[in-house]
Amino acid sequence: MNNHIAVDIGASSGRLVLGTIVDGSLTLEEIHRFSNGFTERDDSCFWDVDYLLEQIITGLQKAKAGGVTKCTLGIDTWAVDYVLLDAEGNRIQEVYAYRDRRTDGVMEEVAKLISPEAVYAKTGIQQLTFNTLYQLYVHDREELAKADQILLVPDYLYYRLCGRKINEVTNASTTQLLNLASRDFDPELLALLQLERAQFAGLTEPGEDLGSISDSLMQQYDLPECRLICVATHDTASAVLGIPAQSGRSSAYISSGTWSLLGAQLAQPLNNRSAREANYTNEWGAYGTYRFLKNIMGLWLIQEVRRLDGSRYSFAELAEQAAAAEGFRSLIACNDPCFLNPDNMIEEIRLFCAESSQPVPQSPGELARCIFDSLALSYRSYLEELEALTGTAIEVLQIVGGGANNELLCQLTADVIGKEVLAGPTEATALGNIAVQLIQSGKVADIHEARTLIGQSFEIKSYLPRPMPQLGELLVRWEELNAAETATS
Ligand code: LFR
Repeated sequence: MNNHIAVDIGASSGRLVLGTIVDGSLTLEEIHRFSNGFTERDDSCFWDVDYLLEQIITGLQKAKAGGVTKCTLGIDTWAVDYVLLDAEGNRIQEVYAYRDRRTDGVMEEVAKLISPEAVYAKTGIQQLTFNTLYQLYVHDREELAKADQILLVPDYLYYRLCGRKINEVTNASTTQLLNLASRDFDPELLALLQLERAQFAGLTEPGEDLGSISDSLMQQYDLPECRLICVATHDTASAVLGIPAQSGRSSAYISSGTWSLLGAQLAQPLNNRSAREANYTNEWGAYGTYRFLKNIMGLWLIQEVRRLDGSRYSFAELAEQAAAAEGFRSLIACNDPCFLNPDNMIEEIRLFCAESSQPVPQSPGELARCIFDSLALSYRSYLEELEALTGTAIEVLQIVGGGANNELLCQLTADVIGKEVLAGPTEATALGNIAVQLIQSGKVADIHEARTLIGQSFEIKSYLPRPMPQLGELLVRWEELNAAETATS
């Protein structure tokens, strides 16, 4: 059996991708793509998880129509968001989306009960307002008490497909509830939320066979015979698995999608004081690794600009217009919380520029240029921080995910960081998902072999840095802008 399907669902779109090994090469075929997004209702933001399940089923029907009668399947999605189930296994609430503003100010409230230093020492997880810890802290306590099980989104989707309730580790670590030392839920953090350990399923490592898709679904929808494999269910964990092997050169990565996740793979967590002050995270990876990384606001900025502009231009057109616009004219501190979920991203960017006495970007091209320039500069700052924290000089930056297609951003990044950028594969997340299935089925020996196979099977584009005579001046401007922002935020 040579059919391995990745269900890869991000905040803005999802897809089912079929991976097969043909003549020693890994090939991918997109079977089904659908849009995703949260909806805002009564000032709250919700995901439609039933819609996601329907899309998985549609994708599997398409796979069967295309000749796939037998397959394995793995699911990955974004992190932190959860579903409550009652004792009968029914969902008991709408699923909040992490950009919901109900957690504004909650980190500060929780800090009065347990210090951020203590939480970081236990979990190694960066402070983000939307971590499950903070979401659960503000969740209606009565509803939480009624929850027999709390499943993260991909765990819920597996449950609906095969009936097994799991708690996959790469995603579970993003809850900020796991203790690095005991490698299980931290009792003190659970007590803070008035939750019981039994409300969470046992931790499951990627690579476990979870059983067959349920007979009733198979018959009702005429689906292929399908074994569900627990993959690295956090999309970023899968993306990191999908990064091609680098021989001999020290590298860092950016998983570039709705977020830009910049970091390195470590064998041990790094949760010392400097890492905490820089707000780097230690999310658990597959095969005993850690994703030491930083969340950077990422392509969400341009996705929102495009949406508010009525989707008049494709992302490729926006990049073209940005390339034609004047460079480094106006900059934004991308990670300022004001950009997490503003009412209007275009106005928020303009306001930021006006308040920092910069020209105000008007056209979509000018806005896009402002975003890409600012992202490239923030990549430089965080990369330097990563080098200092890990004590490792980085020679090459690997960009995977949708952002690897953005030639302007890749080139600007190489120019600004003064290092080679290797861009691709775009589908690293699906590839990492499939890599675990290949290892589980014995077709590939281990993750190193899987990454070598990925490197041999997909085109990786190199961007070399071009001279930037104005860089020194620009970096001073960038530092001033960010210092002013830290002082006021
Ligand atoms: C990327 C991602 C990030 C996580 C954010 C919220 O899609 O999974 O890793 O911090 O979304 O879940």
